[in-house]
Amino acid sequence: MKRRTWLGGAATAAVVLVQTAFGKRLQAAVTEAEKTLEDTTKRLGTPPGVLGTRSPFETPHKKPSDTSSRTPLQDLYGMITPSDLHFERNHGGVPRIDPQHHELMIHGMVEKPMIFTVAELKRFPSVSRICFVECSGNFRGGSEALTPQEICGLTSQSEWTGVMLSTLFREVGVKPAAAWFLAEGADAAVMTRSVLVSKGWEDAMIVYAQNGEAIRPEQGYPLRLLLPGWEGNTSVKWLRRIELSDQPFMTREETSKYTESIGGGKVRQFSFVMDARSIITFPAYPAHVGKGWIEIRGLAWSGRGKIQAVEVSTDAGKTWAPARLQEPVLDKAHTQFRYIWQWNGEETEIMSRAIDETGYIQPTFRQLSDARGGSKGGYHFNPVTAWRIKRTGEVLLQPEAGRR
Ligand SMILES: Nc1nc2c(c(=O)[nH]1)N[C@H]1C(S)=C(S)[C@@H](COP(=O)(O)O)O[C@H]1N2
Ligand SMILES: [Mo]
Repeated sequence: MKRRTWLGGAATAAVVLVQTAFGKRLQAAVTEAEKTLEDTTKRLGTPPGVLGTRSPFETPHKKPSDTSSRTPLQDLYGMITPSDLHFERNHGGVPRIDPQHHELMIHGMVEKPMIFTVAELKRFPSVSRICFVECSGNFRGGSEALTPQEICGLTSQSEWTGVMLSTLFREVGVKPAAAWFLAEGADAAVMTRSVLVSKGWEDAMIVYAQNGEAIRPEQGYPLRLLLPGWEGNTSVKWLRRIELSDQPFMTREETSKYTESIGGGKVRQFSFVMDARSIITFPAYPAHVGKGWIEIRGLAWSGRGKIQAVEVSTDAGKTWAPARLQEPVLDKAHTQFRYIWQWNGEETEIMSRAIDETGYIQPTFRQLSDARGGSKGGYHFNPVTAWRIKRTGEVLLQPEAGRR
C-alpha cells in the first residue's frame, strides 16, 4: 500500500542535498531512480553538515506575494512555527542591517534620552516568552478552494528572547505624563506606530532572538518591538527609535491604514488587541478523508489572554462539543486542539470556535458581518471557519458560514 502511494506521487519533483567537491551542500532535484531504488542500509549516508536541513521529501512553503507570505498552518505540527516558515508582512522590503552599526534611541518625555547599541541591549536581563504575531488583515474568503494558509496564514508563533521594554523605561526614566510612544523602523517604509505606554510597562519586549537564534532578517533583525496579543503591525521590526509623548502621533499606518469601518460613516482607530480565533487545520482543503475515525486538529489563540476552551461542531453548527487542548496553554499563544470524530460518510460541515479567558466567543461569519454593517472582510475579521465534507471525502471551505 505504501509503495503504491509512493509511486502515485512520483510525478512531483523533490529536492535532495548533494555534496560538492568543496564539501558544500547543494540542493538538486532527485531523480526518479534515486527516489525508488536507494537501499539506505547499503550505502554510507551523508556526513554531518554545517547546517541542518529539512528532508527533501518535506516541502512546506510560504507562497509569497510582493508584500507578504503566509505560514502553511496545515503542514505544521506543535505550537512553534519554524523560523523559515514564519509569515512575513513587509511594507518596504527586508533591509540588510549590520548589527554593529544599529542603534536604538529612546527620547522624548524621558529624564535621560539614551542610545543603546545592540550589544548594550543584550547586557540587560534577558527574557524569553512564547507568543503569536498576527496581522490584523489576517483573513481571506470568497472561494471554496482555500487552504488554512490562504484563509489565515498571517499568524505564526515563536519563542522570542530580548529585554523587557519596562527595563529600558526605568533606565531612561519615562516621565509620568508620557502616555504614548512612537516606535519607528529602519526599513524603507520607516514604519511608525503609536503605542500606549501602559503596554510598554505591561509586557512589551525589545526582541533580538527567535527560536533559539538571532531573530531572522524577515522578522526584524537585529531588533524588533514585540507587543504580545496586539495587531502585528504595531510590533515594529528593524526598530531604531522610540519617542515618548503625552499623545498619539497619528502616523499614516494608524490613520489612513489600520482603522476599520464600522458603518454609519464611522471608523474604529487604535483597535490594538487581536480577538480570539481558531481554525481546523485537519481535515481542511485540499485534504480528502474516508469514513471512520478522524482526529480533527487545529489551532486557537487570543490576544486577550489564554484560550479557555475550543468547541467543535460536526453538524454544521447545530451542536457543539469541547475539544481537548494540548498543554501548555499559554497567554496570548497558539494553542493546539483536537477532537475525535467518527464520520458516517454523509455530507456535513465541521467547524471550531475559540473561547478565551475573558469569556469572548469567536463569532460566525454572519454574526461578524452583521455587526460590521455587511462587510465581508477587513481588519480584525476573525470568523469561525467551516469546512464542508462531501460524500466523496473532498473537503472544501464553506464560505460565509454560521448562524446569525
Ligand atoms: N519596520 C516595519 N515593521 C513592521 C512592518 C513593516 O513593514 N516594517 N510590518 C508590520 C506588519 S503589518 C506586521 S503584520 C508584522 C509582521 O511581522 P512578521 O513579518 O515578522 O511576521 O510586522 C509589522 N512590523
Ligand atoms: Mo500586518
